[in-house]
Amino acid sequence: MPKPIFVLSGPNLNLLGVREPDIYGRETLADIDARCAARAALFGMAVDCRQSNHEGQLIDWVQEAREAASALVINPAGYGHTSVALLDALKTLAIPVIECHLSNPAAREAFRKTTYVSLAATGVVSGFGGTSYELAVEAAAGLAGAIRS
Ligand code: CA2
Repeated sequence: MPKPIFVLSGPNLNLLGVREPDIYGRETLADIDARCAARAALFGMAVDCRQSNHEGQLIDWVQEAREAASALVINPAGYGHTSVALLDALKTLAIPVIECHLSNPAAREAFRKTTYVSLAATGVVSGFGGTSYELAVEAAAGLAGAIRS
């Protein structure tokens, strides 16, 4: 089994399915993590899904991914729009980095149009709800070499 795909979720995403279902849907993060695991399994891969409300914890996990992951999927949530430190950590990775968002930040408030994390991302998937995560995992598996055509 290759190294897992790390799937990191940022602040407040632990509230998915509980608050603001009109914007973020009714699925919980546990539901989405299960979908990621199922999608990765199609390609003979595993995911390691983690969520934190703390910037430093997310940065520690990004650093851990340098050795322990074959690719990284990250929904940085609000930190994507603010965190140069998270960007700096992501730029140290040699593995594929896929940024994902449930909503489409480009279609929302002006302050969401800048996402620092995108500067370190191999690609971005936005606007498909929990399916954004699944598509990001599939892209990560492909870039990590698990999908052969
Ligand atoms: O669309 C996304 O996935 C976002 O990363 C979500 C972030 C937002 O700041 C980004 O611009 C786009 C917000 C996550 C907040 O999650 C909540 C979940 C349930 C209830 C309240 C907030």
